[in-house]
Amino acid sequence: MSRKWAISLTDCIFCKIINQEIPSYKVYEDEAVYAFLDLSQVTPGHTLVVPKKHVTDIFEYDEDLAKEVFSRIPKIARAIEKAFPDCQGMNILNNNKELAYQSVFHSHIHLIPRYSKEDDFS
Ligand code: DGP
Repeated sequence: MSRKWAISLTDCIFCKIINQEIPSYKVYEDEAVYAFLDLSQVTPGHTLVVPKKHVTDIFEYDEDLAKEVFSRIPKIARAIEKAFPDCQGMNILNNNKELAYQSVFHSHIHLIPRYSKEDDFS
């Protein structure tokens, strides 16, 4: 039996991913967060970490949610580094609201492994 975690009144694509209503390549999951490969793969291993609770952006986080989400980042970053041995660094990015280039309005943190100075970010 699959358990529904994300509660959203909107038609949120990341809630559907968390609830496994649409497929994703899962990287990590626990009671608070779900991490999966970004469709765009800016670099190989590009991962999104999302809170299971539907919040639109960082402005909706309270302290507990911030602790839950951001405390997972180092562990997930290390797992990506291990899975991609050529990884030489990582950008950790979070876009909030349209003006700041947020395109999916369920908060998420980008983990983007870097392999060389020539990695294309365009
Ligand atoms: P942002 O622009 O910061 O809101 O990033 C949204 C990211 O979400 C973007 O890099 C592409 C990714 N994305 C959008 N739709 C899907 C999807 O259906 N599956 C996956 N895996 N990633 C998605």
